Amino acid sequence: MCNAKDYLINETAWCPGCGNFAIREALAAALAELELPHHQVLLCSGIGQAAKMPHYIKVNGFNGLHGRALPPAIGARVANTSLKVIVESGDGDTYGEGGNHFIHNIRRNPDIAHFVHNNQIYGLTKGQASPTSETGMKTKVQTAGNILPPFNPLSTALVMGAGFMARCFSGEKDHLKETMKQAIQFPGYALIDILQPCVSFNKLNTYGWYKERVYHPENHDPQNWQAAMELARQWGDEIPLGIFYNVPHETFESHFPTLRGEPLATRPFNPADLSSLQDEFL
Ligand SMILES: Cc1ncc(C[n+]2csc(CCOP(=O)(O)OP(=O)(O)O)c2C)c(N)n1
Ligand code: SF4
Repeated sequence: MCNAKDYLINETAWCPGCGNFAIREALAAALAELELPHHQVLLCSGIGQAAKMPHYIKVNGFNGLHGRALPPAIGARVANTSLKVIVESGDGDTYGEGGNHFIHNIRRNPDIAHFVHNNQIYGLTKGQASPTSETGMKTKVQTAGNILPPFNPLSTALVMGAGFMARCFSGEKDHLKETMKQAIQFPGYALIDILQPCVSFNKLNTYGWYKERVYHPENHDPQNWQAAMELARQWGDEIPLGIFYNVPHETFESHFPTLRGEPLATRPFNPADLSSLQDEFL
């Protein structure tokens, strides 16, 4: 059995105090508590500070292109249904350049857990507004203030039919770890939008800013879509945390009878099986 430290790689290139550290520790603890062996987990990402995660956790990793964390994750999941596939990337990567993949992945509903490090800024490229930046927020590029309203990932996910959707805060590591465990075990696409302070470039949404606002709603029923939507839309002086929605439905994988049983990746391959196809097409 592994403990959390066994999943951690010592060297990281994140700024001291970055919210990414707590997310990494929560993930390592979640994997350890679920007793997931290193070889059975695949971590996929795009490009960004958050997307460095596959370099810092000892499991299988794929660090792809900006905005393209989900397509390889789905491919890997289909090829090897024995893998636990987890996607980690930033808000820019996931909701901006990867927005199209985000939306259509929810329609497909593959068995993938998706942890978005939402620091409301582009961190790696040094502080431009991201899709979730607050209106009016000044950056080195948006010098007069961001003119756009923020994208709401959780209400979008609900509208698109996501079966599991949650919001966490990297300043509450234990809550994040427990939510990650549930997302990883959820049969289908599971999104956690994680509020993650970027201490170097986002001087508005700091640890203090989030701590003053986050709260845990009482008596919320995660099977109630309408109530989940109300929580997803709440932002400002009060920001709810927790699992807002949790209702499994048919996964992408379940549509394909060929994916049942032995994973494609480990199934014996016999070229002779293709001879009838060759006869038909050649
Ligand atoms: C195709 C492509 N477009 C743009 C970029 C430049 N780029 C790299 S990371 C990034 C944004 C990073 O922000 P986010 O995804 O929020 O992650 P963070 O660094 O804040 O964790 C951008 C625009 C790129 N590398 N490739
Ligand atoms: S720039 Fe921001 S997101 Fe990137 S490592 Fe530094 S604090 Fe973290």
